[in-house]
Amino acid sequence: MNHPSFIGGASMLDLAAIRAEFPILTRDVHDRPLVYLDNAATTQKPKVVIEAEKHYYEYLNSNIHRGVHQLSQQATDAYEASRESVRALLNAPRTEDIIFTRGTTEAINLVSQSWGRANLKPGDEILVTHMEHHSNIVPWQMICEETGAILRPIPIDDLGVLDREAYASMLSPKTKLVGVVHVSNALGTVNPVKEMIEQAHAMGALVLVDGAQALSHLAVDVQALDCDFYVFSAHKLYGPTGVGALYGRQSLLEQMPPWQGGGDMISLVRFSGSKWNHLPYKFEAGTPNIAGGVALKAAIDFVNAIGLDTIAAHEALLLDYATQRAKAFPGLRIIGEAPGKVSILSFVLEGIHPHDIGTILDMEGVAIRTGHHCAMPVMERYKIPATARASFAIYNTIEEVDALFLALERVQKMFRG
Ligand code: C6P
Repeated sequence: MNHPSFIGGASMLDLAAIRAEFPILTRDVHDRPLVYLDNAATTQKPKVVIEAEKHYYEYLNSNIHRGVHQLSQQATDAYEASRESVRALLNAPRTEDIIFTRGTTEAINLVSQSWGRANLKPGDEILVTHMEHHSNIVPWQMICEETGAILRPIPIDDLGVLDREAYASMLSPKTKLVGVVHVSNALGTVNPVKEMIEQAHAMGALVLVDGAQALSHLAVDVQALDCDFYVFSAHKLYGPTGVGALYGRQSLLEQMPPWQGGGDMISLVRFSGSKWNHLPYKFEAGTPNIAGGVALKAAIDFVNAIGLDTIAAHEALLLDYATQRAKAFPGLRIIGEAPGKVSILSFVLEGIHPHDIGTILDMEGVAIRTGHHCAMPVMERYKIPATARASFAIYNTIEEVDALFLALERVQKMFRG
């Protein structure tokens, strides 16, 4: 097996400099240096993001879109500059079509509650893939129950690849919306969303793409994809928790009713009736996570400064090496081997529960996630209760992959003697 740090395959990245941007990476866990391989759950935050939040509270804190005083105007400017960063990141046509939310989950609930309630009727169909996160299943189940629409899963094969033939055959004039995860959090599969959108549109259906796991690894262009809705969370993109966004096609957002009522989403309130604000504010009721929104721009700037191509190349190197080691590891079965998958190594070890693996690894300082990863249907598909999942980010090193496998050897020894 080739060790990338010996074959010159390691990218030209100055990894030490990148790691120095992440204060948390210097801490110990159980007296061992932290090896953080739970990036699909949330990435760590660089100093620029932490500083942006701190700067906001130290110099700008005030409510946005409301005050005439300078602080409020500057806070509003900073928040709206972040909206423009998100627009540029997604190559959306207009900043007005970027709705800030608490994250991916809230963005999908917004679409299902607003668009779904207004447009679905009994017998209509929503298709979602069998590899969706619960956040792109449950909101649709809820709205189907309310409207009489039907939710149908598109099957996947043993490698974790979507069954394109089944998808084509399931699409029909009854299909009103397709929900598809861009990158699966449980398998790492990258779905062919552009082709899927073309097929759905040909049948008159809309498409919502769950980009929660995609944006930190892939360049996304919502105009090139021609998608109707694209959603993501900042915290998986080196940004803060509690903030994310929905991109929606203008013509759809204009027609959709607000889903929450309150401040900022109105232009006029009378007891005889209220009028809604224009986009994007129609969907942004109440005081948002302003500091988080502002710091999201710093996260996007951070990613852009390194470059998504560089990030993707480095992560591919880590994943390749980890996969080679996994394949050579006795009793280890990889869950999810779709060609071209990104950044995620999900696996089971024969006879050892993933939670035991996670607990022992933690004692070695290695943080991975174990469980169903909020993708229970994926576990059901593979007839397993859970997996152990290592997920990689720009600051991870080949040595950390080695630390993962050294810790897994300890697990083997403890269980098998
Ligand atoms: N996945 C994971 O460990 P929120 O919680 O709203 O930021 O993101 C939800 C979500 C939606 N879609 C996908 C594909 C996701 O991966 C996630 C979050 C985390 O895999 C936590 S369960």
